[in-house]
This record gives sequence, structure tokens and C-alpha cells, in this order.
Amino acid sequence: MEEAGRGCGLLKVVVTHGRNLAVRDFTSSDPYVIVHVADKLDLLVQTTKTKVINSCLNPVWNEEMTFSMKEPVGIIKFEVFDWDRFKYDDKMGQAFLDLQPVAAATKLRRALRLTAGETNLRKVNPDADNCLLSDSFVTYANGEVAIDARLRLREVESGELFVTIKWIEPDSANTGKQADH
Ligand SMILES: [Ca+2]
Repeated sequence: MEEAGRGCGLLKVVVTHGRNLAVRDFTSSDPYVIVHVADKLDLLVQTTKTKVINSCLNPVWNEEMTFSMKEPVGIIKFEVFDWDRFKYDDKMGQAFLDLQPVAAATKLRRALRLTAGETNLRKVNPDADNCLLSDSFVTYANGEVAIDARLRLREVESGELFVTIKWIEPDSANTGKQADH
């Protein structure tokens, strides 16, 4: 069985920027993002966070975080906070992204045996079960299955979060390059 010996692939989460975030200090906020990756296969949650951007409601982080997973099966949760020196950090909303479209696109890529070129694999529409603000496309390019997502932050008066998720298969993640055959 091909699946039996699979190692871990790499899930790359790029938190690019935020837009129109909520004010939590006098006129601005010092936002940062905590990223939780809930791995449904291994029942494991991996957490990391971005740096703080001072006094900015349209922050640019452009930070890439890497998580190891056997398959892209799970949910990514993003929590935005306002950093404060002298008190607890204030909430600035949260959003989540289910990896299901990435998992489905990965299966499709395997079935189609795609190894090169660029392909749109799947379209994901905004609906009540996700936080998407606009249509997103799962693409395959440069050996990676990727989705750019524009997320509406929940439980907050305003704010959008822009992220890119990339999945790199175990075989290419382990060797650092594409297999030739
Ligand atoms: Ca603050």
C-alpha cells in the first residue's frame, strides 16, 4: 500500500495582512495573530503566533509558519489580539478555515498525477460554515496545493484577515524536491 509508509507533509500557513481591524487602544491597536492548527487525524493542536505590529489597523505580517501533518485534515483557527503592556491583551476577533478543500484538492492532484505546471483544482464559495468573504480557489503550482483566503473576523465589530495555506506532500517534503517519476 502506498499510504502505509507515508511520512509527514508540511502545512504552511502564511498570515499576510489584516484590514480594517478593530480599535482596542485610544485610536489604534497593536495586533498579532495566534494560529492554531487542529490536526483531526492525530488529534493534536499545534499553536504559534505572529509578531506584534504596533499602532496599526491594517497590519502587514507576511509571516510563514510551518506545521507537520500526515494529511491536510483539520481546521485552522486564527485569533487576533491587541497587545498591551500593562494589562491582558484584548480580543480583536477570530476566524477559522477548514482544510477540507485542500484535502479534496490533494486527492484530486494524486488522482490526476499532477507533478508540474499550474492548475486550478477547486473553487470554494463563502457560506455559513466558513469565514470566507469571497470565492477562493485551490490551486496546484510548483509542487504545492495552495489556497488564498480572505476571512471575515467574527465576534468583533470589524476586520478582515488575509491568509495563504500551502500543502506540500510527504514525498516532496521529505526530499525537498519533486520526484522525477
Ligand atoms: Ca495595545
